[in-house]
Amino acid sequence: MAVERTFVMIKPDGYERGLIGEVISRIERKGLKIVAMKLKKLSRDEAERLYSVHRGKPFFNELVDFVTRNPVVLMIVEGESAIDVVRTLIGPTDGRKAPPGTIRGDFSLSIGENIVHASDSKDSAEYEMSLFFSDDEVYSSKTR
Ligand code: 3AN
Repeated sequence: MAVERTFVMIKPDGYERGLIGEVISRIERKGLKIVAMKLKKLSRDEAERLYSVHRGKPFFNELVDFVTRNPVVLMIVEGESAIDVVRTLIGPTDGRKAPPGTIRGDFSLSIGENIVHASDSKDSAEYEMSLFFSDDEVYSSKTR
């Protein structure tokens, strides 16, 4: 067990539906700490880089259109096993199948518009955090 950092993004549907507070509240109630946060409307270039592993898939353009249509909330979340713990909090990709009690299970009926993104591995967390945050924008636990 180790303290980890993971990247979390509340997607435009979460912004549009007024669910920012709900998502942040669930992350904080779990005991995780938000150590960096921004509200930002992504450019197509930023969205394409974030989802570069999906480039070429049939839903790629639709996904980029969706995540650039309104602002998103970008966060770095820190805590014990944060990568897996946040993935469990958000639930599986398809909101119709995600169990009640998870963010997607409680708020989404869609595979595309599913409220929140979170890194699925240590490597993707490093990559995704570096896309949107410089070191001096992350609260350091040394000063806590
Ligand atoms: P997750 O977000 O659960 O890690 P991924 O990485 O498989 O899921 O997919 C990234 C995003 O791409 C999803 N959150 C969803 O918005 C979109 N997506 C994935 N599969 C589909 C699909 N079959 N049709 C439309 N959008 C999809």
